[in-house]
Amino acid sequence: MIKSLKSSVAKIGALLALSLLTPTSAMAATGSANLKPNDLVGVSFWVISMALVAATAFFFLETQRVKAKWKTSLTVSGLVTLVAAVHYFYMRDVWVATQDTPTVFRYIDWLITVPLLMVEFFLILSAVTKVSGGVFWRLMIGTLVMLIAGYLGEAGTVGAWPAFIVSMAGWFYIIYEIYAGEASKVSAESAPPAVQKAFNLMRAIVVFGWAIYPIGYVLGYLTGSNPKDSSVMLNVVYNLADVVNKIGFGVIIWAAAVSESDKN
Ligand SMILES: *C/C=C(C)/C=C/C=C(C)/C=C/C1=C(C)CCCC1(C)C
Repeated sequence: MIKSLKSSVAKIGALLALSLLTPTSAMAATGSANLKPNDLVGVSFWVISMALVAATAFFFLETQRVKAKWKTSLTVSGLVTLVAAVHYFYMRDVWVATQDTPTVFRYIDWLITVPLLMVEFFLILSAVTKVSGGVFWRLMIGTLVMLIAGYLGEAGTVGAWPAFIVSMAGWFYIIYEIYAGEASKVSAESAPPAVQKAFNLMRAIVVFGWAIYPIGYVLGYLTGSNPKDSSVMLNVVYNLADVVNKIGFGVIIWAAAVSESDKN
């Protein structure tokens, strides 16, 4: 009891230290421009930064409440929102100072958080049954192909169309694995109802919640319009998508973990 209380206090302390340090260095990097009340995108970056910080504290603290085999899933959910929160602090500053899309920060964030989100499929199944390492590796390969191709396309290193096609193939490979591949079979055959429900909601997020990003890419790079013209809409939409795809995704896992831990 005392031990878990102590570690909670330590975690809150670490979070506070982080939130104090990060904005300062970010502001120094961009000359600390001020957020204007009519800057919709800037305000959305701010609000979602705070939601991500709160979600991080929540997921980390809730690891105390669930059974041992669920702690890793909740810790990973907290890492996703923590990494995203720090990127959001910086993205907000880039936006406020330049009114331009912070593409590089978005992709660094995705490169860290999307593989962690993929690991969650493996972790929630591993908490309840035996899963082969192949599931983990196939999801990881699909993720890396999708993101690296997307970045090369946005950076202009390769053509926007070829990059889009390769990236889409990576995404479809992930969707195949979780709807028709080994992961889906393991869930359907061996997972208890609460975990199956989480698995089904998570894979729906991978299809519908994630679809927002390729749509943004199409609007920004393939329709011939200037990406700068659509940047307000694009950033608001990406930001809202991240609430569902990072915080919502974590909440689904938390609900399954609590329900499985409270059993018997
Ligand atoms: C938390 C951040 C998430 C879940 C980001 C997900 C990003 C994608 C699913 C991006 C996918 C893309 C394609 C499928 C094709 C065009 C290029 C991308 C990278 C935007």
